[in-house]
Amino acid sequence: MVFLVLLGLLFAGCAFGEQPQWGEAGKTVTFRITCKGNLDPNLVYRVAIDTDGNALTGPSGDPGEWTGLYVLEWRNGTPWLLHPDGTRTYVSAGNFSGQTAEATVNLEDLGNPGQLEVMVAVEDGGGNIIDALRTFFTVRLKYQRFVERSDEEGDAKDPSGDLLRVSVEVSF
Ligand SMILES: [Ca+2]
Repeated sequence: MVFLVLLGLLFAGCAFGEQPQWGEAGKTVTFRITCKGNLDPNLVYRVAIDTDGNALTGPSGDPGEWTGLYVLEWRNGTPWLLHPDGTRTYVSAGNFSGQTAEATVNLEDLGNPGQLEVMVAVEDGGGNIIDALRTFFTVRLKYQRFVERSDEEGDAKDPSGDLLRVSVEVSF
């Protein structure tokens, strides 16, 4: 009986106000891309997500070299998550309007990594790169809730594909 009461207190303690431990389910990451002009559904907006935990080896700006990584991409304005094994899943929490594309994925769907190396590129329908970040950036998921990178304005001919800003937001 005493044991049950203690057990009850233990669960109550977990339920009310304790910080969740890292690795628990329910954490999400929101990727957000903003371009100079209104987004064009005929373009493909792609985010490479490297989860190997090595900040020295992030994705390059060439999507042709993204084999084996997670890739979040908007095709016809619809977000998909491509998995390293070649399968893909529809991302239900997404938005694609005006200058901004947004999608939220569960950390579990990325294998519960401790950090991400992130790269973004925009392609036309023929796979030609319109714009890309200069270098990948790292998100330390345990310590950083919001990371943002900007990109030069006017370095892409098509304003719809001219990256201005990329952000990653971690939610608990
Ligand atoms: Ca740009």
